[in-house]
Amino acid sequence: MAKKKPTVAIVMGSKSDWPVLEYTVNTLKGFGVESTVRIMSAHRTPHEAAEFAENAAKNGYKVIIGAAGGAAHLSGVLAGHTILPVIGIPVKGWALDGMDSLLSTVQMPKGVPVATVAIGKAGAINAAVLAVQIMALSDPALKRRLTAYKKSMAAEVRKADAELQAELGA
Ligand code: RP5
Repeated sequence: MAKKKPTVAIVMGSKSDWPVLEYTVNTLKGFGVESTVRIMSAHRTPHEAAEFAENAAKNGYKVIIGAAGGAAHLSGVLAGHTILPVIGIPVKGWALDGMDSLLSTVQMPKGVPVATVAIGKAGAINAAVLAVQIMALSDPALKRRLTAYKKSMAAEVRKADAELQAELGA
């Protein structure tokens, strides 16, 4: 069977971001969503990053996820070159524990939003879930998968609570 065309583009600033971005790719896969993963930098390859974002909609992508650490301008640059929704993952940098990445991803000027998620692993997973939520607005199969995902998270919490109550003899 032919592979499905990727609908989510993931752009990270460096190969060093990959351990975090793997969570995004795998979470998307769990929903049956194919993604393209590219390394492009707002500072080291600015022209490629801009060109990629400019052509993303034409190339069939519905959502772009950007991820970078430190002076994390990548998601903002992508957002400046497309009308697709852009989700930004602040990757923990090397000096300020991710606060630098968070602020440089989230503090966009008016008119150019980047939907910024949490720093690191939780954000990487949430970026995928948010991308699925956006696409589920026009995709009933994805909507069903999202509902099942939420139900299974709730079931896990109830199970953990029941186990704790048993352990405590409550
Ligand atoms: C950012 O600088 C990258 O996204 C990465 O998080 C950080 C460090 O990059 P490397 O020096 O490891 O390539 O642009």
